Amino acid sequence: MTREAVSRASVGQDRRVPVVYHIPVCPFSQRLEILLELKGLGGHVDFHVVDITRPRPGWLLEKTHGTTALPVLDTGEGEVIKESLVILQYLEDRFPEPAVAQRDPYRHAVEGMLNAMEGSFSAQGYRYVMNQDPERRPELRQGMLDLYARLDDFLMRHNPSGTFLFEEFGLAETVYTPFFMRFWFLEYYEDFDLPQVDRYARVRKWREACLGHPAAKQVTREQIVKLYYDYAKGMGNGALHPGRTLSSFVFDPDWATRPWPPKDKYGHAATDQELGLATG
Ligand code: GAZ
Repeated sequence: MTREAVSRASVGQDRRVPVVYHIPVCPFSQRLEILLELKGLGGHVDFHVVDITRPRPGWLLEKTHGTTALPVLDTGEGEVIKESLVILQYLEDRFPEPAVAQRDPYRHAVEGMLNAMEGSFSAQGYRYVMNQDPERRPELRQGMLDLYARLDDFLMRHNPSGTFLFEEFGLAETVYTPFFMRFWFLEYYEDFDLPQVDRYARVRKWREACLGHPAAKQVTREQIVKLYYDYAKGMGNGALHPGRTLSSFVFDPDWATRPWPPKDKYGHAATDQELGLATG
């Protein structure tokens, strides 16, 4: 049976359609999209876009009991699940074939340990891109390298000669790949890349294979670099620099029509015009 046929058979009797409420291009939501892609289940879950530039609608706040972080998943029967890692495990349990997570308890624990290191890794990348003090650059770069070194050690311990953590792109890859993609902003705005030395060879091989995987094509480097310009100027989650009227995160004008932003994030702040955001 093909992967698609296995998926169809496993969801055949299940008429409830889960709904994910999400912010497009959010790394936490991309995890869910990757998992569904790996399972051939793209059409079995509805994605409902939430506009982060406006206050959350009342019906959504009712579902979440007042919290605003996304993604959240409604099982299709009004039950609500928050936290991307919990949602991933729920989807894995509800649609078990083909398996993405490890089934062997010890192997599942190993991917769990790697995933437990993701929070500090992604937080450091965002700290680094959002930093506005040139004096802090060496320290932030070193912090990033130290975290890559920890990932390298982990992969060397559990699968020294392989590419992924196990044989194939699995749960750990689903969790990390969206951040490897977001960190294209470090390459562009901080000239950060992993030095070509043995110390990072294993994690580099892993990262490259994750970035090249066909299930992880939801965003492109150009899109990330353009949308995250405001993050590089220290403005997170749609916040605006003085003098600007539109966030670099808007979807209209479309990123594809805009010029590449200035690379020098410590220089002047680009205007709406320079970023291709001015519409009038
Ligand atoms: N732990 C949650 C999960 O689902 O895994 C995190 C979800 C989350 O943070 N969602 C964000 C959100 O909905 C959007 S993505 N925010 C609006 C709100 O009202 O809470 C990541 C960072 C960061 C800044 C932003 C993001 C990000 O560091 O991608 O570090 C990893 C937000 C400054």
